[in-house]
Amino acid sequence: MKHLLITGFDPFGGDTVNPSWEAVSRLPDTVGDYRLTKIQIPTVFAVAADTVLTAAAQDSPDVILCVGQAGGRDAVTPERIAINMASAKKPDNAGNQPVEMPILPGAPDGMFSTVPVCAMAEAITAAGLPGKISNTAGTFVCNDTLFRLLRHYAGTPVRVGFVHVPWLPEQATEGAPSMPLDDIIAALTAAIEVLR
Ligand code: PCA
Repeated sequence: MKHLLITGFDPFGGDTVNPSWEAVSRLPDTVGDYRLTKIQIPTVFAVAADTVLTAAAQDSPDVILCVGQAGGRDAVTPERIAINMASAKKPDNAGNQPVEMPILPGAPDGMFSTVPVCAMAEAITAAGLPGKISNTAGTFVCNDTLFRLLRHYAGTPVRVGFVHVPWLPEQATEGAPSMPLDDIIAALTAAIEVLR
């Protein structure tokens, strides 16, 4: 069996839950061709990626998929690209608040995800759930994590991807989009099933 290391973030920005970890922690232990290792990572610049790398060093995964919350989105969104830019409107969970800073000076401006984002988005919609590709992972900790991992694994067989998920219904203010936890879990499962 192949091995998928899949991560969710801890709550941040005053929230008490993060749907990414709520969903990831409830995924089955095997999905399709993959056995899953699930870990929670901190919403802290650089430390999140380092936590993934430490876990990956112990149990070499074929694919790393990080999942994060994107409040206000109305779909489960595989991310196409990470950019070499950190700029935070609010501090992370360690009080870091970079503004307009390169993540890795000298690295490329952007790096494409190495998982099949089109197939993943299509699999989510085929499961009857809202799914679409996103062309920006933002400039906060999620983008930082994806960028650092893509850079680390560039030129290796390890594939790296990121999926942003909407708020849970209890997090969304009135009128804001959200998605029930079971639907987020089903969408992630559908996306994992098309990994090869
Ligand atoms: N979402 C944030 C960081 C942690 C999370 O779940 C982001 O989109 O950057």
